[in-house]
Amino acid sequence: MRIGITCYPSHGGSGVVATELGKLMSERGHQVHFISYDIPFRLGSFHHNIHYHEVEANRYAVLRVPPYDLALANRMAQVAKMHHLDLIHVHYAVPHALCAYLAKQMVGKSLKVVTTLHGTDITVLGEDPSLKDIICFGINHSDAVTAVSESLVRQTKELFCVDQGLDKIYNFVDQRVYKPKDVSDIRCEYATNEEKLLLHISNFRAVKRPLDVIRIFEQVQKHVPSRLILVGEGPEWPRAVQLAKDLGLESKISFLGKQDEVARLISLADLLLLPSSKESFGLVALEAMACGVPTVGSRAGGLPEVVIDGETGFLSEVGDVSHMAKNAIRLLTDSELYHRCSENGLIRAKEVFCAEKIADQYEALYQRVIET
Ligand code: GMT
Repeated sequence: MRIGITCYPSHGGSGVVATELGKLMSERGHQVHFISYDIPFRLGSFHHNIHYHEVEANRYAVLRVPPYDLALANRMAQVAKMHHLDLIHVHYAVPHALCAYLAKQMVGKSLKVVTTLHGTDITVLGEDPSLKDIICFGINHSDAVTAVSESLVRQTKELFCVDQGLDKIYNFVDQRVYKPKDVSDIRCEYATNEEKLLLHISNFRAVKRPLDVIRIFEQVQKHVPSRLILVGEGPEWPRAVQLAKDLGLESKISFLGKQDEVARLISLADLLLLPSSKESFGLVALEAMACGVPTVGSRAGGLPEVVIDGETGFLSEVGDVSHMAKNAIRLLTDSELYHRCSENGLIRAKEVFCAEKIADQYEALYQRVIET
């Protein structure tokens, strides 16, 4: 197949999923064309069968903002015509599904559009009256729509008058990369042998509740000798730094900023903290699970479909910091429970979220839309 892919190329789970899926499709012999304003950060070095087409949105004195959406639609149509694309798989309805719809009008019905919903365009933008109708239009005019969890399928149906089927296709993890790794050479940089290491990775948006992460850690470190690593940056980052200072925890917390390569970092940790208020899936919890690291987090959105409460980690109500701290302390002090959760997670990552299985599901979906 000849597949176009558009995603947000910057840090974020949706970009990771789009890029890794593109790589898997190229390994299966399909021609893959990424169309975006920048090279997706996980694309890395040269891959056979993968092409990258940059979108340039020029500035003009008469336009207050560069017309990126139109430039993207135009580029999608150009690439589709030139490389005879069978379909464009867009990640996020806004604006990508709409741009793909426009491209399809320019190219013709033979170009199919597959849209994958990742959460924010439903759970946040879907409630914005200035965008709601156009999101709905983008969904209903795609040839197929997928969502990354059952919870997101449900929320999409509740919020929009969707007049076509929604397929749940879970996110996946490449177990060649995400697996328990020996990181004893660098662990001493972050903690002593007697200390446990807690980890949080996010874009520090308010929905990730990074301040809860610090408050959970504050309680944990009073009972268990431990340290915290924070990876990522975003709007809540300065407040997180301030709270760490206010609580006198600066010396126990490492702020590592944005990191591209997190597989080794995850293996450093004993526990992942993910207390988000919204999480359509929680890719980082899956990545941690595949490395044998249990998650303590919230019962938000699709997270309970990834982390099975009491089996591969522990979940609490959003904002219940004390409950999350108690769960973390329990896991870190009961080695039998810890190893059971870690082992269960390794098995679940392999059985449910294996990259090849999920790639099979997308491949079958692509075939289905091409044949209709
Ligand atoms: O969580 C974010 O803020 C980033 C966003 C993204 O675009 O990557 O994440 C969304 O998509 C991920 C991949 O499907 C999911 O794992 C995240 O749960 C989802 N984030 C939210 O729903 C808040």
